[in-house]
Amino acid sequence: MRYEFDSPDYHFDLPENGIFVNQAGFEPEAKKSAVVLTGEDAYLVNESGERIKLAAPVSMGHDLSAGEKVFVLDFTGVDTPGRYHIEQGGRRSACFEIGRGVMRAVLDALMGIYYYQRCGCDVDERAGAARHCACHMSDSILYTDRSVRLSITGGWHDAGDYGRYVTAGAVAAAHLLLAVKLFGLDRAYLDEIRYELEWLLKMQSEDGSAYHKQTTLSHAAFCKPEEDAADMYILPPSSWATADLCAVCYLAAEFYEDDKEFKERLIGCADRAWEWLVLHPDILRFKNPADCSTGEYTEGDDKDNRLFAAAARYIRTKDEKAQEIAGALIKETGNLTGMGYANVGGLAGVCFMMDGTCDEDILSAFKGAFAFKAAELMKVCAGAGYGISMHEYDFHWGSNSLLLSNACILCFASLFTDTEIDEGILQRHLDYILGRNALGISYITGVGERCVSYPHARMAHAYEENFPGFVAGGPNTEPPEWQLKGHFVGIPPMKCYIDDVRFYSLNEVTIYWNSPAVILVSCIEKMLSK
Ligand code: 9MR
Ligand code: ZN
Repeated sequence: MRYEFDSPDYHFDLPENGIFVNQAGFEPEAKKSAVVLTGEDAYLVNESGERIKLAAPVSMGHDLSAGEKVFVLDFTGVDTPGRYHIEQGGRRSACFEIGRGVMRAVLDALMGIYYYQRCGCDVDERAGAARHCACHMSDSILYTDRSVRLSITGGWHDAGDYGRYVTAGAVAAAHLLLAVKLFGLDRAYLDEIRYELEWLLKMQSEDGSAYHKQTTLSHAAFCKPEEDAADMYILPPSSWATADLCAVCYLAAEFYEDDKEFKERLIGCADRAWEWLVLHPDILRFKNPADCSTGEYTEGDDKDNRLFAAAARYIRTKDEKAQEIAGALIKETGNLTGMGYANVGGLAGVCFMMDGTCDEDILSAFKGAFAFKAAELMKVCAGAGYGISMHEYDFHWGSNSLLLSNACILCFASLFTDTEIDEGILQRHLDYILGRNALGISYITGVGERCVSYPHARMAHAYEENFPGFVAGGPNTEPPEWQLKGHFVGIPPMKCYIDDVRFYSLNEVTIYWNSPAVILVSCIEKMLSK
């Protein structure tokens, strides 16, 4: 959707109604609740205007992140399919659905974006307004030797920008594969995931390492992808990218049994990356060269990445040496439950736990870490008015992805450890993303009556259309944008957000923010269908 870049106005001017609820809605069996700001009587109203008086709102005290006193309205008992809204004190909430298939619709929206994000092929009418011609088709320049041209096309655009980054892409693909394997995400999506894997395979250099990223030197203007004509570069390799590529290729191999040739290519790529990792035990960092300003995707050490690679290799090949290396790396990896591009230790854990054949000490290290982290997160939930796992100091760039990563940890803990995770907790994390938050906004574009409408996404802007299904970054207490300097002083963390295309640290979208949401929604769907 068009937005005037020099306008001082913000688009987030939706009327406050003080009733915050998941605007997509609920499966009939789900735990259902909304957050309200007063203890007044409240009603659930269906489409024919019938009013059901709800049990009195329960005071949850002052929520530190929201900066206000909150009450919870529970309506779990209502399971009659239909469209509803809530009324309290003459104010009415956004509408939402109760019915079978609500989770499936959210999943389809979340998965749909990967097709829109495709680079290097014609994206047809299945993408609706997001259809576009093949983009970024020219050969790329090897940054370290500009006389070399490489023909590397394909993959998903990373985010609101048109770059493609190996660690981000590998992690997103890994999340989606895990959702297929563990939570029953439709196998039909394997074709879409393959589109990214095919590009990842091309990002392996001759010596087995993986180039860190493929981008122009600076971000494109807000143009259509096929109009971005600047030279594309292949930037130098990193051990982060090599290890993540290695891991996702080993992980992916089992999903493509039907296509032996592709499976062999995945394993071949993973083997070569693994050999490179073994021969190069020291970290190979990536840093943006002075003339490149696209996403850097820098990380701390590379122990967690190597651990992920070792875990994926072990479960694929049962290589004892890989298991030994993993055993040593566990002791050096601080975070054994990390789910994101900068911390993939938890993905190593998921590999070992789902396989279950490794040494007991490795298994118990991961199970212990997941159980411990889950207990910690549930404690945070218990202390928060909104019942979610975010501290008031947790709202940084991509805060929605931290919340979703926490939820994924809870999903995996419930699957692989003895920890009892109340489905209500998982549901509340999803509810937050879909509107049960202090701004009453659904952070998924196109989903819900009051949803993000001005994402920082070049494509959406250039097409003057908002594409559904993208998870936006969410509140950030310290946005770096110059227009926002001092803007959020004194504003509660959960409200440090503006739905505005200019603000990349609040409103960008990425392939690896949708993917943990896919894990969460498919996990909830699976739990409820039992
Ligand atoms: O998701 C990344 C976030 O964790 C970082 O704080 C931020 C600043 O380094 O970068 C984010 O990643 C951006 C990437 O660099 C370029 N594509 C868009 C990504 C989302 O904003
Ligand atoms: Zn492209």
